[in-house]
Amino acid sequence: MKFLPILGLVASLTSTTQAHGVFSTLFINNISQGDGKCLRTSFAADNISSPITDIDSPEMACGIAGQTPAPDTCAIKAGAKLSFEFRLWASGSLPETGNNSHLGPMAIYAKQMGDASSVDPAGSGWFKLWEYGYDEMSGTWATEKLMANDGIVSVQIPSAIPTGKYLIRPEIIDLHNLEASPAQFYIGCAQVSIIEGSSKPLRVPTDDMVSIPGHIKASDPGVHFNSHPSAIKTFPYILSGPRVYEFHGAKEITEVAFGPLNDPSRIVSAPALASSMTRPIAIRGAGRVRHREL
Ligand SMILES: [Cu+2]
Repeated sequence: MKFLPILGLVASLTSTTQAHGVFSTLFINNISQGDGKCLRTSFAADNISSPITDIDSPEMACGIAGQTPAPDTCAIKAGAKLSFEFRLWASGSLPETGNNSHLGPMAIYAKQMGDASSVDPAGSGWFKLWEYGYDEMSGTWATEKLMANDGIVSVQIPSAIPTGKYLIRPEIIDLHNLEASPAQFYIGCAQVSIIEGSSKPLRVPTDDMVSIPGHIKASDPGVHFNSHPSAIKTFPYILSGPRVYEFHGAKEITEVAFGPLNDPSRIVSAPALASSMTRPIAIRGAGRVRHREL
């Protein structure tokens, strides 16, 4: 009998502290804002690194703590480079940057908001800034590139994005455990206030604007592609959700996403406007080819 409480404790530890991954830290132009700063996360909740598997849950929008506004909203200039650090545990008390068994695509979404204290992250208004699936050339998933880059993924905020406040939402979809679980989503939201952007109102075509939850259906092939190393796969992997919305004058930067922090050659300065209107086709991410919107 003496051992029972101890056994119970061990059982509860293993069930509540199993770590998968969590968005812990926002970087602006390669500078860390501090763990949790401007993020809708909680370093106290012990389930914060757990995946979301209910594709219709409001938690799909900004994660387990996503309905609670962060006290701070980080100011950035349009055109800034934003980087998102994922860790195995939010505290960083384990050295791993994430779960190496996770294999799947990634995306980054944005939603304009009036104010962080009143916005409901769940619902309409989301558009996609970036996506990456599976690179057939190198045989690597987005998550593998993330792990190889110390858990850091980056995006350049378009210089033509309208000035205003936004939620920015990185998304990992882990597909390696489909035998036992639906697709596992790891998401979080940063609150940013974009300055020196376009003074025009945000106008994203309806086709490119989605609701979250709802942006990916449970029946979508993109969440039924078993990425486990032993699974039989038929490529290409087709990404889920809307296509990437590109703002007019967007500058194509392909190396930013999984480039290292503090690489002087990749520090983002004032972005140039696209000089040519003749680029017919661009490959965005992997697994999807489409026309560039100009
Ligand atoms: Cu996991």
